[in-house]
Formats: sequence, structure tokens, C-alpha cells
Amino acid sequence: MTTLNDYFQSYLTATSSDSSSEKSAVIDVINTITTVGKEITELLRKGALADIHGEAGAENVQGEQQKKLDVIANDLLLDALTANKHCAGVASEELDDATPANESGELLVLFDPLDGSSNIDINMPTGTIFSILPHNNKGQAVTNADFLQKGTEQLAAGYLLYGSSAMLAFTFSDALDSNNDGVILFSLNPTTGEFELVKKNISIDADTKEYAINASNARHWLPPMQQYINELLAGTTGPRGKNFNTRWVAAMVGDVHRILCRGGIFIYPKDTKDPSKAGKLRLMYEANPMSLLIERAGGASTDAINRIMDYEPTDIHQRVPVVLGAKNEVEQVQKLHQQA
Ligand code: AFP
Repeated sequence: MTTLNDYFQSYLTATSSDSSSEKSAVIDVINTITTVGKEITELLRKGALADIHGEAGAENVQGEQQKKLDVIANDLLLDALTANKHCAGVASEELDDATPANESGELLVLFDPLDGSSNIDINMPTGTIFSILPHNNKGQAVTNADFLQKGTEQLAAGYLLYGSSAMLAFTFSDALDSNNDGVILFSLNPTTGEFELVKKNISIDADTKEYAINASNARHWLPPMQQYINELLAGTTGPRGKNFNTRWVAAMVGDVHRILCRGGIFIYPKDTKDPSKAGKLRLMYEANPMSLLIERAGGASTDAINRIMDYEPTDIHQRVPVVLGAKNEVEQVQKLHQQA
């Protein structure tokens, strides 16, 4: 049995290069996030008994004010990360602007504190997504502009999944992955409170028969996306010549986790419902970290045409369409969009 601490120890021992201080800083930040993840797991386990269900501001049966778990998760991560000496600043999906932390810190951390928050009240999976970037203006208080770096600049990214068990998946950038472990998966042992290694070098098959999309938006999709899904739905009677299955968790963490475990494609496409929005998902808190995981596992991640991690961000809360997972299916979506 290899615990997360064992894994990090052996990773650092194997590291003797000049990037070792950056590596230990990244590890320290991941440790801070996983410590908070254990607290969130505990709150979710208590569920309704911890007064985390319902709307923020509502009163519980004792007449006390409730805080929604996404607000609690945000506060816990913010407090823990701003106290981490390596963290120069934090950006959260829940907050309008970045929060400066330690000016001597060399890292920036972005997070979605509780992805899939509509699942909390119904006891379904949720998760925390994180992305770690270098702070290129070390010594200066961070601003939103410091976070506007391409996904390819990420030093590490990952998620905690709060499902029937709590799991942690993360990956280092290619440059920092000195052990060539790719995407690594740990599971929280509820008896010891330790994350234990489940699998390294997770790999996604290039082909799949499973897709995830919220089909209630079908009438708003662009014609090439409608064509792609119609071809999947036609199964053996259509041009694809095989039957496909649908799964939708309503928490991207859950869908991406399924893809890392057994393959598939996940799509939250551009639609015409609200022309002011490029998509629903956030580039910096959802799409970029998940893209790093998916690409490092051999999958592909695009906005239907272009690679997500090549986006030059213009706003920390920017939204993007997302098509990620099995390489051949992502390419098929690209082909239909390029032909249109
Ligand atoms: P919430 O955190 O607001 O529930 O949103 C979750 C999410 O951003 C992503 O995790 C899901 O894949 C997607 O939205 C679900 O969206 P729909 O509610 O439109 O199905």
C-alpha cells in the first residue's frame, strides 16, 4: 500500500534536478488541497445532519442560518491556500477577483470548490477541481492578469471526487513528471484517513461507445453537434455502425472520472441559448485542469475545433465549449465542425 505521503516522498527522492524546489512547492500545495478535501468529504458524509443542504441564508430546523456547502468549501480552500507559503494568490470560481496571498510565493492556485453543486442536496457526486500555475511576477501582489496563462503553462492539475468513496486524481506537467507516472489515482481510506494509491499512468482508449451530453439543450446546439449526436443515436442503423450509450452525472468531475476509468467522450458544447456566452464551463477552473488530465492520459480536449489548452485567456471567469475524452471521437466532432 502506497500512501499519498509515500508517493510524494519517493517522487522527491527521485528528483535531484534544479526544478526540485518547484516540485516540492507544488506537492505542498496539493497536500493543502487534499487536507481540505478530507474536511469536505466529512461534511458531505454527515449530509443533511451537518446543515449543508438547502440554500445559503436559509434557516435550519433550529432556526440557525445555513451556509451552503459550496460556500463552505470555498472558504476552507481560500483560508488554507492563502496560508500556504508557496501560494502567491488564489482564484476561485466562486469569487469575482483573485485573492493575493504570500508575495514571496511562487505558485498561483485556481479552483472550483464544489463542482456539480446541484448534486449536493440529492446525495450525488460532487468534486473539487484545481489547477496550479507559476507566479511569473514573484515578489509582487497578484492581480487577475497574473492568472491569464494558457493551460499548457499548468504545473499540475487534478480533482477530488466526492462519490461513494472519495478519490483524488492529479497529474504533473510533462516537465515536472520525472517518474513518468502520467495521471495518478488515489482513494481515501476512511479508516486511516490516508489517500492510498490505486493506479498510475491512466490511459484512455481512443475509441468508445459511451458519450455524455445534456441532450435537453439539443435544439440550441450548432448543426454539426446536432449531426454528431444524431449519428450516435442512429447506432447500428446509422453511419457509425455501432450502438452508443449515454451517461450524464451533472458534475463534470464525475463524468471525467468515468472517462479516466473506462473511457468515453464528454461534451458541453456551444449553444445559441445565450449568445453572450461561449459555453457553460469555465476555462480556468474546469476546462484547463480537466484538459491537462485528459491529454496526459492520451485523450484529446477541444472546444469542438481548437485545443482548449492553447486558449489565450482574456478573463479569469471566461467560458468555453468543451469536447474531451476518447481521441477518435473528439476528432470526429472536429471533422464535422471543420466541414460545416
Ligand atoms: P454546478 O456546479 O452549478 O451544478 O454546475 C456543474 C457544471 O458546471 C458541470 O460540472 C456539469 O457538467 C454541468 O455544469 C452540468 O450542467 P447542466 O446542469 O446544464 O446539465
